[in-house]
Amino acid sequence: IFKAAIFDLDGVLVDTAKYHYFAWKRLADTLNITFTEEDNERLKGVNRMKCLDIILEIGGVSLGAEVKLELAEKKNNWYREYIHNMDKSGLLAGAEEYIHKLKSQGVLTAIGSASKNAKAILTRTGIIEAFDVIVDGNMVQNAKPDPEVFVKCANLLNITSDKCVVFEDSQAGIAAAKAAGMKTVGIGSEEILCEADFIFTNMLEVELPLF
Ligand code: G16
Ligand code: MG
Repeated sequence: IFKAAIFDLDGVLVDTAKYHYFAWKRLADTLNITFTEEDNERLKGVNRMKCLDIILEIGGVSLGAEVKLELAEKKNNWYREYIHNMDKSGLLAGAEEYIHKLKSQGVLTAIGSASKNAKAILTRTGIIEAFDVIVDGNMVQNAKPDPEVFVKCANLLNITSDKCVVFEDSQAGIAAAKAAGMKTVGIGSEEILCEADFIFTNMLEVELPLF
């Protein structure tokens, strides 16, 4: 019944969620804002400027647009340093095997990521060729939980939303996929991803009767 699998990138296929966290934490420290791992859940899947806004809100800090752009760039430079030496070992266990399994069954594959660094990461980890369609943070106006990124994937795949299954590790991403009218698979903890239709601890565990 389902024709396409749309994968979020950070936290589902690659282990970059921790680097985003390290970089934001480092920035929060420079601003004297206490930023915890629990706070970080709110940043997952959310675009760069919105992440900064959430951190500033946590710290009760209000800044002008220009300073905010500088801070976001600072964070991104740190983040890019962290991912610079990434290779295949940065892939999360089971991810590549699962994608190839789906492809061998004729399932279409796409990336639906909020990240502007998505293509660089896909290239470094050697999986960029595995996707029929890639939609990243450079191609959308509205951040998850807005459905735009996933709707765009379906459009480019030339199929309707009800034929798509989305794999996500974030609350914002699950909400976005649901708003797009797609089936959702949460990758991570049940506590955090309880809104998803299916939940698996990691990509190795995924066993779906959907394709
Ligand atoms: C990812 C992360 C988010 C990050 C966003 C933007 O999205 O989950 O935490 O803020 O990308 O990344 P960048 O600063 O590289 O543009 P996803 O959708 O791949 O999980
Ligand atoms: Mg993610």
